[in-house]
Amino acid sequence: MLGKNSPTCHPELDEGSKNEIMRHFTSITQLGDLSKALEAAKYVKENPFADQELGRNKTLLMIFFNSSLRTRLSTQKAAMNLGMNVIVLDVNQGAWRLETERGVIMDSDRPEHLLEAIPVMGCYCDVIGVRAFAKFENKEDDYNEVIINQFIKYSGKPVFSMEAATRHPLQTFADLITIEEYKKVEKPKIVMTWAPHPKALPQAVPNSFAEGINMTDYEFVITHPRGYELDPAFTGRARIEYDQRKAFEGADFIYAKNWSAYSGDNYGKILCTDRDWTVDAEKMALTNNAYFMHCLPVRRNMIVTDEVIESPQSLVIPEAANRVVSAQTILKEILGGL
Ligand code: AN0
Ligand code: CP
Repeated sequence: MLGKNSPTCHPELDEGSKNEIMRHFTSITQLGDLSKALEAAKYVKENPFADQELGRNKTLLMIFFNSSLRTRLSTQKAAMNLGMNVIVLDVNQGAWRLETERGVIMDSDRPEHLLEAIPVMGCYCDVIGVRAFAKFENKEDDYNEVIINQFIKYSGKPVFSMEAATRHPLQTFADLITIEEYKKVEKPKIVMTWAPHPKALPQAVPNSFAEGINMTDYEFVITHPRGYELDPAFTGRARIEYDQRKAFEGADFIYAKNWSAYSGDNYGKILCTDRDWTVDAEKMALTNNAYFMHCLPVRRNMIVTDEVIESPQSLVIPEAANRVVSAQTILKEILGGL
């Protein structure tokens, strides 16, 4: 019998208003009080199985429009630690190809529309994680987050980002947890550096990292070649330094990442592949014995030399390990609100 809680055709929900912050999680700013969130993460790390009952008979559905290693495994592990069941769908492998534009005559090679697929997916789970990178077809669509926002609007379920077009908050939370664990001074100098890459990559990771560091009182410098300026809505109070070596001076953490251009007609383009921007031991020697961070996957000897990534100062593995803590802390919050 159809009850009050049965799925409607296209349930329209709020889009994550401030007083429902942990219904959906798409930006690190939704954590609210960062020190409380870091404390919650510490508890989760020390007591990974303390909340096994919370997720009992609850199902997490993870939807991937793009490839993943860390997000896929760490989020599944986090859900299992909370006693949840997990379903994973790679939309581009084995599911019907999805039309995403409304109003098109569907006579092409996409047999199903996202507007049916999303509420159907919502019927099979309690929480949905979505990975949907920027497509670089239309900057406005990317920066309006049209894919993940449709999941929020039409699934009827709490939705969290596993990297959407403009942000990767689970990564950023893991990065902040890692910095908290390794920092030797109260206010470390954090330097986010652009580095070369052969493919055009999204701005989601650097946008999100900048958004996260701007929630702290750490010194924050971003260095990149001219033309790679990010959206100031994300970079905020960061100091932009075009001389990478100068930026590295006195740094406590080097956070490397490639991104494609954001500004104007160059949106999504590669403007530079100069390997003079690769992070190497000579540049690391300019720092305050800085730790090296990268979200992974990383292209060795493009982004960073073998020597630096293999050095004792490299945090890439503990950083990836903290992805479980990050995802579990967020999932726990979401489950608490169900
Ligand atoms: C993706 C990116 O730069 O957004 C995912 C990083 C977590 N990286 C690649 O596609 C190589
Ligand atoms: N860092 C990160 O999100 O890695 P994956 O793309 O492998 O999930």
